Amino acid sequence: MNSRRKFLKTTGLASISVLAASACQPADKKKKNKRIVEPVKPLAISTWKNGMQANEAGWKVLSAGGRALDAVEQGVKVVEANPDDMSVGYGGRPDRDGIVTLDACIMDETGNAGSVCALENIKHPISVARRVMEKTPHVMLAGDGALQFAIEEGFPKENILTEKARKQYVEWRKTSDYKPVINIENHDTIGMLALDQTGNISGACTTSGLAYKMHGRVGDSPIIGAGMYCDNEVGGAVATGMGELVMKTLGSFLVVELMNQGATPQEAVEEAIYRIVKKIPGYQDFQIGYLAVNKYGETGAYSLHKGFNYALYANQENKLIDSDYYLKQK
Ligand code: SD4
Repeated sequence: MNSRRKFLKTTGLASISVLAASACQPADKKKKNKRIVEPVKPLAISTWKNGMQANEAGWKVLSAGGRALDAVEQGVKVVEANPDDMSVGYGGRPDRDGIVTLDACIMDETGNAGSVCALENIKHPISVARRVMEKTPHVMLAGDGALQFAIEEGFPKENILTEKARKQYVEWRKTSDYKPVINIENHDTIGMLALDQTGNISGACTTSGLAYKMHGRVGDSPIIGAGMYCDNEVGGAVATGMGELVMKTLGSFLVVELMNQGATPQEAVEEAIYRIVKKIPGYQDFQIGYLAVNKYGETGAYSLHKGFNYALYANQENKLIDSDYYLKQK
C-alpha cells in the first residue's frame, strides 16, 4: 500500500474525531487551529501543457494586483481561442453528430458560481459562464438557453469547428467506433486556479468534452463541485480527464472539503483519486487528474495514470511539472 494511503487509513479514526470536534467549533475558532505559514501569492496553477499559456495571461492580471477571478478568465480564454487545443473552445473536437458543444464553469472568492453546458457556436464559454454568475439569478444555463443568453449578451455566434477538427471527424465516421476513452497522454481541457495578492481564490474550467461523445452529453467540467470548486477560506480544486468518474465522486468538492478538514492539497488530491479507485470499477481504463491549491499557496497534483502534467506559476516563475500518479505497477 502506498505510504500516503496507509497514512490516511491509519489516521482515519483520529482525524474523524478531530473533524467532529472542529465541525462544532465556530468559524473563527476553526481558523485559529489552521497552521500558519507565509502564503505564496500570487499564484496560478493550470492543467496540462497549455496551462503554461493560461498562466502567462493570468499572471499579467495577478502581478498587476488584479483579481483572481479576472486572472482565471483571461488565462483560460487564451486556450479557448487556440485552435491547436482540440479539447477546448475554438478547434475543439465535435460530438458524434459533428457538432462542437462546450462546457465551462467559473467561481469567485465570494462563492458565486456560473456555468454553461452543451453550448454551441460560441468561442468563449468561460465568459458566458461569468455573465451567468454576474447577471442572472442562476448558476447554470444549458444548450439553446445558454446560446440565447450569450447572444443577448453580445457574444458573436460563430463556427468553432475548424477544418482540422472536421477532417478528423470525417475520418472517425468511417468506423464510428464509439468508445469515449480518452487517450491518457493527450488531454488538454483547461482547469485553472489562482490566488491573488489579496489572498483571494478563484477557479475556471472549460472544455469541448470528450471527442465524439453522444450529442447532449455533459461532462464534469461545468458542474460546480465536480470539474471545479473553490472555497475562499480553504482553497480550490480542478479536475481533468474522464468526467463521468469525477461526477460520480464529486471530485473537486471532495478535494476542497478534505482541505477544509485539515488535509494538505497533496493529501486531498491523492484521497480523491483513491476514492475513484475504491468506488469505480474499470477506473484503470481512464485518466483523471486533480490540481489543488490552499489559502497558503500550497499546491497538490495527482492522477490515475502517468502522463498528467500541469503548469505552476509562483515566485515569478512559470513551470511545467509532471504530476505524481497512482497506477505505478504495470
Ligand atoms: C469531460 N473532463 O468532458 C472533461 C474532459 C477532459 O481532458 O478533461 N479532458 O469529461
